[in-house]
Amino acid sequence: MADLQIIGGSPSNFVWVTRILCTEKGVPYQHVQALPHTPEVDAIHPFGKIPVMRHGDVTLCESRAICRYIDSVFDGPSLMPSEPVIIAASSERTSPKRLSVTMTSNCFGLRISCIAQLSARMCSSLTSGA
Ligand SMILES: N[C@@H](CCC(=O)N[C@@H](CS)C(=O)NCC(=O)O)C(=O)O
Repeated sequence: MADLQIIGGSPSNFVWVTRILCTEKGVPYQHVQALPHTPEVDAIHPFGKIPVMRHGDVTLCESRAICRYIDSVFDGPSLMPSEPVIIAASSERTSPKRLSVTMTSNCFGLRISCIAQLSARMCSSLTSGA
């Protein structure tokens, strides 16, 4: 299968969400550092936002669309909800408007906690040499 590229700078929570999904699912990917509104990002996202994704001939923008694509196309545990009510509730919680209204929403907390857990896991695998 073609190499999967997640394109976007490390500080972005939205980039982290797509990288966390790959890690949790066991999907290998190449992380390409790129800032918003740079040519490689503008080529894929009409508003130049990160993350964007490249997988062979497939290019995608928007973290939720990227997560849904990776979850569907690659082997591994299914990490995106499939029940209509849960899909709707998760879309509501991850909508940019809701995120910008309250920085302490459950969703934002979840993102931070995912990042913290992933960082802890990465650190422990680095120190154990795994
Ligand atoms: N709805 C987008 C939001 C992505 C987003 O806002 N990314 C920020 C970085 S964290 C960005 O690219 N900002 C530049 C801009 O808004 O012009 C997604 O889920 O991917």
